[in-house]
Amino acid sequence: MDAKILEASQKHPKPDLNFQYGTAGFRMKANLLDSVVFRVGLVAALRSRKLGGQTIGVMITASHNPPEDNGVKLVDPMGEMLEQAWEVYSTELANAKTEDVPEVYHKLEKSLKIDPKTPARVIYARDTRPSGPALVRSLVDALEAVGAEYTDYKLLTTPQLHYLTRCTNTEGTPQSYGEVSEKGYYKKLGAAFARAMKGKKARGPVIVDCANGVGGPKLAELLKYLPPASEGLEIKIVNDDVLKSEILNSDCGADYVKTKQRAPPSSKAGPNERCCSLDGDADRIIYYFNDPTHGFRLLDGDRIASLSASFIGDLVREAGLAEDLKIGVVQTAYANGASTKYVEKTLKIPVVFTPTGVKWLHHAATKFDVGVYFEANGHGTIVFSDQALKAFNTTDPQSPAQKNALETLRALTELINQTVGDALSDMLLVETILAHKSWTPKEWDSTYTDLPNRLVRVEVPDRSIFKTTDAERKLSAPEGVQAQIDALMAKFKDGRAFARPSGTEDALRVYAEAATRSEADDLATKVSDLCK
Ligand code: 16G
Ligand code: ZN
Repeated sequence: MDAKILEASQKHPKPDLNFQYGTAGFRMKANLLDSVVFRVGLVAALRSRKLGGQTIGVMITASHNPPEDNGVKLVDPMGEMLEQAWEVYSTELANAKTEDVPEVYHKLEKSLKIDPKTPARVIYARDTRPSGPALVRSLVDALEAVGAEYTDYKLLTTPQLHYLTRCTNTEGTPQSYGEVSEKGYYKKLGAAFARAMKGKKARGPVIVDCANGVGGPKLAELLKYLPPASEGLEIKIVNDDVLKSEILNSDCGADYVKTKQRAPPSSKAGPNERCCSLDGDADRIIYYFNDPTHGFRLLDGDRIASLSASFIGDLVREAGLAEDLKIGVVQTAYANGASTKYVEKTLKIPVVFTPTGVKWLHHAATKFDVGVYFEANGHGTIVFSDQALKAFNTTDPQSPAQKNALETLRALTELINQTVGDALSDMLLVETILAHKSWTPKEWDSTYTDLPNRLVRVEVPDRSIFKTTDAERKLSAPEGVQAQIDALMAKFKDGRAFARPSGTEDALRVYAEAATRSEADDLATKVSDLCK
């Protein structure tokens, strides 16, 4: 096998760069990724063998980043993010010299007590970037060099690959997560949506901006499995051109809308029309609308979290399960303070905080029976404990209202992609809830008022000197900086600010919120100046 690995590795030489498996896997300019993807293929095979031949997923995508970027990340058997320790092994292999790859591979095999005779199984997919097919060939070279079995799912959204990974590993067991095919995904979502809607009608259409990414064609496919528009929900797709690769995520998509706090310039939506934007690999979603009096209104991940927690909380109460099941919301430091207050004080649901990055939120959410987690940027989902699933499925209803609530809860557990944040599934969830409440986006928006906020990217000579604590809400280093931030915050009404080093870019991020727009801006500027 050594000769084979060496020969293959030499076809994918490593450039003189240092790579790191970060919050979203490896991500950079696509032309630098060839050796990285090859080595990720080797890691996928090792991981699968380590787990007794369970299937590992590999997704090639750079999400909301520009078209010339690409990235690669690994998916664990139940559809979760790769286990932490393996990020380190991936980084180690990615940084081995080209000729040392067989040696590092075997060293890992040995130290992790992996039996090379155990089968290795890998499935993979990519988004619509033009660099995808060549990177897939690098991946396959690795899989063939180490004798792994593999299935190419071609173009998929990231959450579809997570779904398929879990389905593959649970096929034929009582935990089966669904049919092991892309079609199975649409069938599951379509059927669950029809059941969850219960014949309710949405108030007007929803306009979906697909960021000119893979979400466009996949949503078009999903539509074939949804009830006809006349019966429930009309979905209008825009920005779904995947042939012109240069327009991917360009002036559209969830990241654009969230960071610019405005609709895509191409938007033709009228006043009060419900709009949402996906990102380039369809794992993030942001809602918004144009209010005739207040202008552009953003309904971000915090809003989706509070809407879902409120709806599911009510259903759990109606189902008579409020005493038995613990509901919680997981947020990051970026969550608007008003959303936290609303969830804790009005909904009376506990909120816990984790550092930025889906793996942290997801993990914290699994500590609840119903764990709702969303980053403000629109990435999130809801996870249900075994106890919750059992209660929804086995509780004997004593009234029509209780029966109704239990049915809706069961449908929601099927509709929600519990493996990872999924823009298509999240959209159907939001649409279901709005239809049940007979809400327009205006009513949703009026549940609480966001504190004005500002996010700034600050260039610093060395971001590694900044160390955070308390779920990234405070700086523990450099010494004394946090005390200065605290002193600044105290001067502003509802003032809150934090600085954290980015996990994906060479910069520091500073977030500030306060009672008024000018105060939020002022606080953000002052904290930024202090960190420079
Ligand atoms: C990654 C994370 C995303 C997070 C972002 C923060 C995943 C799958 N993605 O894209 O959740 O919001 O990083 O980026 O975990 P930053 O560290 O540059 O602010
Ligand atoms: Zn994404």
